[in-house]
Amino acid sequence: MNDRFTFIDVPGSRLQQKLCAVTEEGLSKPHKELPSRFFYDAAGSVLFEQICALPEYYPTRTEHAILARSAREMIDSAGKDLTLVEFGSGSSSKTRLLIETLLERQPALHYLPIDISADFMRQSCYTLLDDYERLAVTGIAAEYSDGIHALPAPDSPRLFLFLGSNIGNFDRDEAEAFLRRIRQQMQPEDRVLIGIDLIKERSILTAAYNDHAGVTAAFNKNLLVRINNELGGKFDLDAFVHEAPYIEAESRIEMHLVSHHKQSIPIAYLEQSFAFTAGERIHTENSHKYTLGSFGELCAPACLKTEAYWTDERNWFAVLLLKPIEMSRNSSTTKNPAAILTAVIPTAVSSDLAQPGE
Ligand code: AVJ
Repeated sequence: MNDRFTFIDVPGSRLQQKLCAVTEEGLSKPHKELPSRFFYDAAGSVLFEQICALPEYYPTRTEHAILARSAREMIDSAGKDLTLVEFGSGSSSKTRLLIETLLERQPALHYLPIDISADFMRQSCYTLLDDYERLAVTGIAAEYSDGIHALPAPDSPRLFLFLGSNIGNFDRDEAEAFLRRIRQQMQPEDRVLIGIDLIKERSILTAAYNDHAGVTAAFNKNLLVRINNELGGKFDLDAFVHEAPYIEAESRIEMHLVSHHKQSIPIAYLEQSFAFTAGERIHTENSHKYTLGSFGELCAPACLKTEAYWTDERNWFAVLLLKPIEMSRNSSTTKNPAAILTAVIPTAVSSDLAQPGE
């Protein structure tokens, strides 16, 4: 169709087949849970786009403003003649800012998004190819960790993008393992550009996940909609309540669906029913918040260090450029994670960023 487009479908890495298994497993646990990566079917992806535009949901516009201000500086710090690899699909204007900046600096660009929503990704790839003549795209339909291994051999330095504080969905161990997996694929001249949501006043955090319009609640309940549609579930959406508290001890927002009353939910394809007591919850998502220091502690064991970072004037969000350090067992930063902070070049931006609610 388009000689600038290549599609790689990683076998066994498509989620559809697995909703069945995770639902059965997650709803059978004493503390019921469903994994957040199942939010993103076509409807869920649309709901997430709506969340990004909510007045309360500051991360997207704050990160966008940081990138808009500093994309040139970021790209110049990242290296020359770069290939762009992105975890998550690049339909967003944030990726476009970086693509445009790269195309100002080099004659052509190879962009490789890795995403589990194959159709959504394919669509955004086509749109990007229409918009940028000097762009070639290799779309990789896979979960992130499978996608890393499906990457073609590099022919130029790579910039790995992981924006939107998506890493926040991982627990500490998973985040560290993920960073380690990227690091293992990195050449010395490769870099990671990663967005992280910073710890801030509780009321700002909780408002972002408990919006007035109820879009986040609908996004959360989309898991139940999927189980109803795809597995013949009988969830009554009005019998579950969206809750998203900030758990300070874990530095994270947790999303839950709380059963309004005692009920039993049959799921036809699983040939069983799941009992809920009044107030019983399904834990659906963690969204971790960091300080530059706590995030550095995740990076150090993965042998990545902060080379530069950019933030907004309120320090609500940060974009970090990570470089690989020697993978030696005696590395001083693995012993002393705090040491990485001495290597940070402070480049905080300081003027008028868009404010939430405006
Ligand atoms: C896409 C994982 C960054 O945690 O803020 C938004 C997902 N969940 N509102 C986040 C989400 C509820 C989002 N991430």
